[in-house]
Amino acid sequence: MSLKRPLDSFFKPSQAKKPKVEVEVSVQDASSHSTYPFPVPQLPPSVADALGFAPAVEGRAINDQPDLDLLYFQPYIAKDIEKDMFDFLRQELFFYRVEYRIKRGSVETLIKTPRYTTVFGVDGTSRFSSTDGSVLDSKTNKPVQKDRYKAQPRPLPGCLDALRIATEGSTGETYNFCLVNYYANGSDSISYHSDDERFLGSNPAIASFSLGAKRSFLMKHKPAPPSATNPPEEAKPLKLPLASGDMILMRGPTQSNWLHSIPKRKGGESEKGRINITFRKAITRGASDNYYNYNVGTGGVFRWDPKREEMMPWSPTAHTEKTELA
Ligand SMILES: O=C(O)CCC(=O)C(=O)O
Repeated sequence: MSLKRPLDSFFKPSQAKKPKVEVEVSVQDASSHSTYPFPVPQLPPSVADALGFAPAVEGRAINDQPDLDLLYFQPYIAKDIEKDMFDFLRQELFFYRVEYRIKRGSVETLIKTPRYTTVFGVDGTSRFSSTDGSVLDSKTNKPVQKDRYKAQPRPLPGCLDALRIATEGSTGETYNFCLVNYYANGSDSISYHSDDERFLGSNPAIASFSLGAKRSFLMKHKPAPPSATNPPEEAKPLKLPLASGDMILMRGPTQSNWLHSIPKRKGGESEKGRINITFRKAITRGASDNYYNYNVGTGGVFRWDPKREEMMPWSPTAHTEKTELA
């Protein structure tokens, strides 16, 4: 944050000028983009500075099972900043509660995603202009055609980009997508799946952060296809108690062979809410359409309401009225 003030301003009576400077600082420092419902401030300086020293501890390899290659940081984000980082991201990010329809045979089903989601980034065929955030073709550096993507890709706000940079440094991987989940309580969940889409390439590295409530992360080996002549050797399911600040790096053959989930749970810490952040590297265009479809969708925006202590539908008008009343 830039707090530069002329020396003489420290000696002048603090009248009308002070608030003006503060407003300028916050507007200037926040990340804005035409696709953002509202600007996203930078991380508080204490959190941003501490990220420079992450990971808090070395990662522990978990690779004693067939096709499994994990690096488990307990924690990655130091204990003295994880709570501030959780509170900040829950308060400052915009979220969605995506619903979509799938067709199985002739039957159409409405799927209600059981958690809040949001996503930033663009696949490797494009990049964001560093001057105005517009989407450029990676090869030609020219603006991409309007119909290249079904939804306009969004650059990572500075607060998540700071974590991406730290993560790239400590994992030796690069990432161009950031998906964020918010599990409001124990009824929110993600069912067994693997992030094995072709648009991530073979053996993708996915760095997955936990902030807030402790939740169990379950993993199990994919079943052998019925045609397999050599079924894989016995693999035991895994249960990792992901706590605030932890990071699990999933890499190598993990996604093509293992499934993972955050099951619903009763009681415990889950009612306090949990944020999950994953960094991934997507290679082809299909990733951008897929991620924006399932993590932003076509519904309304939600934002954390600190008075009600829950996610509430957000609209520009309601926001303006609230600001005027304050
Ligand atoms: O919340 C988590 O820890 C897992 C999230 C996840 O599996 C996903 O976003 O694909």
